[in-house]
Amino acid sequence: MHLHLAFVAIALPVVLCAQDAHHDHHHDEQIPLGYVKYPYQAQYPGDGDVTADSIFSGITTFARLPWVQCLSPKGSSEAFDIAFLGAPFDTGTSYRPGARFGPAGIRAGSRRLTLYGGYNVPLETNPFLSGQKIVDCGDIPVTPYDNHFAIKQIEQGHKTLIQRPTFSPLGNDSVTGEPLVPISIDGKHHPRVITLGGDHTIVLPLLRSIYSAYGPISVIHFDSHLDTWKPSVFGGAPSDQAAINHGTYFYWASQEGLIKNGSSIASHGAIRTTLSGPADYENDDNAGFKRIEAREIDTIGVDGIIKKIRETVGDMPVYLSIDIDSIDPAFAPATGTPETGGWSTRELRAILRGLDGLHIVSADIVEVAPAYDTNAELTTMAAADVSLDKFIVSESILTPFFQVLFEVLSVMTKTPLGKVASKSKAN
Ligand SMILES: [Mn+2]
Repeated sequence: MHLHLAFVAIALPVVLCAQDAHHDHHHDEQIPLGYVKYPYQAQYPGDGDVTADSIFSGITTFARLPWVQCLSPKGSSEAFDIAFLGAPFDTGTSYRPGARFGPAGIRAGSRRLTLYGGYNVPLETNPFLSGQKIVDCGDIPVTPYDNHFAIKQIEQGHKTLIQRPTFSPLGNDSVTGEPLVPISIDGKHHPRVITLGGDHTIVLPLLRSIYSAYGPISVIHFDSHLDTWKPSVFGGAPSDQAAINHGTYFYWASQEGLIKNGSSIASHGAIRTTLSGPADYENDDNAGFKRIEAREIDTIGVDGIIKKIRETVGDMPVYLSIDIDSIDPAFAPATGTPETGGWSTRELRAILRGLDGLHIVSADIVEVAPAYDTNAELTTMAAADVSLDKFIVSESILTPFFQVLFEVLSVMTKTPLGKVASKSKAN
């Protein structure tokens, strides 16, 4: 490695001179810029070749993906398969504010994701080389002054994206070769969106958007809290607007029929909050959720939790919502309402990999509030000293957020949002 870097330092000025002299002739003269294969990511040759770019350079997008201003007239015609989309809204939060900076923080934490190309070892896949077009669509414009208006903006922004045509066709079943048909209720093949929150309130408008394509949807929800609270229990007293917040949005989603209800196919994970009383669980049952308590990691383990989730959602289209507070604050302190006794980053990532093969139609990660990331500098120093393994090193404590999404992205790119036509006829 040291030898390679030395080579770059010596070779760089010479090569730049050569390029100045005659731009467009020989392939070798493209060095060093020839190594950077935008728009996807800096592409590192490895295996004996030099590393040509630094992972900390450039404009920060998620995983250094190309930035498309999807919601501006200029970007409105750009097709994609999976988009990262920020929703910087945090005026529905009950305790620590700051998740409006979540999208920016998560992007900053994600820069190393493609350092060596982005191959996911346990899932044996590289989501960035899957052939699917993955972009960073920037942020939805969200007003910080009017929650009612902001929630409409989030729904509209998300819906605009999932209702666009995809870049890639749905393709054929990898086993039988039969053509796949969409699993949506409108019969269309929709692109997927991974939303970077924002506080958890954003999931109400996101589920309204999802409903437009998939109807009532199964939900996998990782959180230390229920978020199905009745407004009378959780902050709703002052006004109708106060009744829609990051502890009640699933109550409203259930009331509006956005969640597949009555057949127990939504699933919470990592629950460990205190309650107003046992009635909160009854209310949660009524909203259609099954619960997995955080402490079950000690009894049924990661495999048992994966099994429970898979049995609950089956092969239904599913929306995945991850509250970063499902991870223990020891690993992820930068969140609005931290609860001790949570899962480790390693455990949540293993559980997410266990969702491989499920039809995840879209996803989010919420409640990342970078202002409380007070240990970041310490982690950076410790990381620099300890290891070069990308799955062990944390450049900052924000790293769990992008790593979690790396698992989600890997699972998504492995499984197309379709089923074989013969099977759909049987249903
Ligand atoms: Mn939550």
